[in-house]
Amino acid sequence: MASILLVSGPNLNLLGEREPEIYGSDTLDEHVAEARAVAEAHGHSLDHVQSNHEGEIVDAVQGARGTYAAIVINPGAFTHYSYAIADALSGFDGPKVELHISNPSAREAWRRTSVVAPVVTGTVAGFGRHGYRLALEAAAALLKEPG
Ligand code: CA2
Repeated sequence: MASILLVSGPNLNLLGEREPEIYGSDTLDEHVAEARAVAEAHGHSLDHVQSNHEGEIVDAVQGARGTYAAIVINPGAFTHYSYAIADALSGFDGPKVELHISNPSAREAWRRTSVVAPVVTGTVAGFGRHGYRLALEAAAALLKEPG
């Protein structure tokens, strides 16, 4: 049994309210419930933190060290420019899954760079409402590997 930290970045608290053609109609609470169900099906627990503030996300990632076995993170727009979040993630030793509901590589040019991609284990992107389930499946699979 391990604890997994799910981190949601800026504006993800608005999911389900606007831009359903890009982000679907599910709310963040519904995505988190799906993620928690997958974690628990694998015998793990899941905590979730959402913040619109870069420093709070850095604090959450730093605080995960020694407490959580894996991190799943959708950094929102911070994905594209937050070296502070990338540095914090690089200091976490366990599996790290970058998650996006949309496929940023198929969108505006400024979304095609992820500064966190080089410091995570892997990325799940473009699978819409399935993304949270797939990202948690990836984290659980990585946690099964001998450490
Ligand atoms: O596709 C993703 O999951 C993103 O991380 C979502 C971010 C975006 O900045 C990234 O490029 C890709 C946006 C967060 C959600 O923004 C909303 C804005 C209005 C209504 C609902 C959500």
